[in-house]
Amino acid sequence: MKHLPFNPPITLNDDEILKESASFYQWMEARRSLRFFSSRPIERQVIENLIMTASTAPSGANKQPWTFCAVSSPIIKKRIREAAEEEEYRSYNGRMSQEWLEDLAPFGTDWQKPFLEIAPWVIVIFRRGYELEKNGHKHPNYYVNESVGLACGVLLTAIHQLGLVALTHTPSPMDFLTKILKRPVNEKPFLLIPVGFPAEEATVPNIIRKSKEEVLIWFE
Ligand code: IYR
Repeated sequence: MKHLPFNPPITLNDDEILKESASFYQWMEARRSLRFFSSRPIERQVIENLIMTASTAPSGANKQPWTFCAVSSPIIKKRIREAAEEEEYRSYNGRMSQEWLEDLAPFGTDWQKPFLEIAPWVIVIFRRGYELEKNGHKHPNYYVNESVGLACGVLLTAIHQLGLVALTHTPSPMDFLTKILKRPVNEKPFLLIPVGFPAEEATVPNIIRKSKEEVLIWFE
């Protein structure tokens, strides 16, 4: 592959880098997962911009092993909600361990997922384990979970940057999404992310993020 000169998109001095890193940290510190959405619409072009931003993420051998389904259709959102709630009902009533339920109790989650209908958009991310060639050969993708996870991280950052909110939701199992969204056999659901404005009465659990002493080890 031909290599091209790299033109840095921005050049800051040391002082500016220090200031920017602190203010971006402060901004990201304010990001929260939200379960309470307003039904206020968001323009399709905004969602397209967010998804194309996510699709700039690095990926194994640049295979970009992801597909984003952007759903605003009330009929499809309802189908997704009903199928998710059916699975979640079973999870909360027998499939999840006591230990898991106890870990979740402070968050106040349950099997009901009204946000899947209320949020103006539900983005469903699929991982492409391999590419299916015309002759039937399954050409592998690499580091698929890492790549798709990175793309979702970029997506959440881009959503937060607009003052919009999201929830990383993982109804389990998620196979119903493959059927509802008619995805091919080489795609498996990875995450479901409702996106919208926060509801006026939205609340968030009082979580504490780990301190630098807990997450950061220096080797200088
Ligand atoms: N998928 C369920 C349960 C759930 C699991 C974890 I780990 C969470 O951090 C939150 C919820 C649900 O969405 O309710």
